[in-house]
Amino acid sequence: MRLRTVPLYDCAGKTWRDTPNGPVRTDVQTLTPWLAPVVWNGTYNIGILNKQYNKKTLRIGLTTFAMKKYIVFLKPLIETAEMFFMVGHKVNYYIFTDRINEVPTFSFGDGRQLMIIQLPAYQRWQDVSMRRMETIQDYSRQQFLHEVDYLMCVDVDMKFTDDVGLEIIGDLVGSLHPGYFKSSRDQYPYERRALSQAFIPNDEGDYYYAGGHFGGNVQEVIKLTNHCHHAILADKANNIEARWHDESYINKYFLHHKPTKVLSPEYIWLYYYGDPPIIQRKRFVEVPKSRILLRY
Ligand code: 5GW
Ligand code: MN
Repeated sequence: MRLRTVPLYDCAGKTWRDTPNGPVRTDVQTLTPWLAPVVWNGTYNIGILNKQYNKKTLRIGLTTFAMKKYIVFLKPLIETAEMFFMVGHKVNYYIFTDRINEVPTFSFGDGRQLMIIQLPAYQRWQDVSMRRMETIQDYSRQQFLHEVDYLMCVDVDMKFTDDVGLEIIGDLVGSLHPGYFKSSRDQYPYERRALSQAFIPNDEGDYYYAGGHFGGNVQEVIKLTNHCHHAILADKANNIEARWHDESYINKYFLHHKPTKVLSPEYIWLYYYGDPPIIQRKRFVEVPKSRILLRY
């Protein structure tokens, strides 16, 4: 009897139903050199993933910060998350804000809820961004560790426009920054000052990861955020702040602690970079904001 061979490289663009062994993407890198999957549309079967996990026991947390004027971004984020994020699964939204009275009311699917955590307002916007590391590691230890299995930590100035499901679950998850997934190493905007804790030399670095979407199991998120928090403090003591704030420290962390799963820029798209067909599904996209209005 002849073995049936599956023309793996002919099936890009088709669905899993057409090809039992699945379509593969040949136009993008789907595996890192350390054999972690890079999640692109067409590389996974959500039906298989949903069957594999036990929906009743899996709990997913989504953290975001809506400080000061950024509270206006909360409504579109949560409303679209109810439409697209982990639909059918248990989700806890953890909202850090200094404006608890301005948190809108939402209606949630079964097993989904929102928890508000009040924070003091920091003066400098760089601190608002960087303090996220300290806050996430703190509340992860105290609370999230006991309430959810996985945490995804996202910017608030975003909305979901397509499905985001179990394909993003992994022990340590980073996302490719939409501006640099086609760039070479020398173009990555890493921190290049050797004095900084976030320093990456020219001949090192795998990818440029986005600061606005990372996660993993809660223990790994604690390790990442704790590490970044202490690196930020060490730099502060030397009067240094890395080039892209928390994003620079995340990039340094991922250099030495490789993500077990890497999300393609489908999972943090910025239309500033256009609408290229290689990004087949823009799932989680930045909401345009007026820098002038918000920052100054
Ligand atoms: C305000 C002015 C400048 C920079 C950041 C802020 C700010 C950020 C804020 O006032 N309130 C706030 O909650 N943030 C949080 O930090 C949001 O979760 C926001 O998504 C995240 C990162 O700041 P972004 O989104 O302005 O940064 P980029 O690099 O995505 O533009
Ligand atoms: Mn943002």
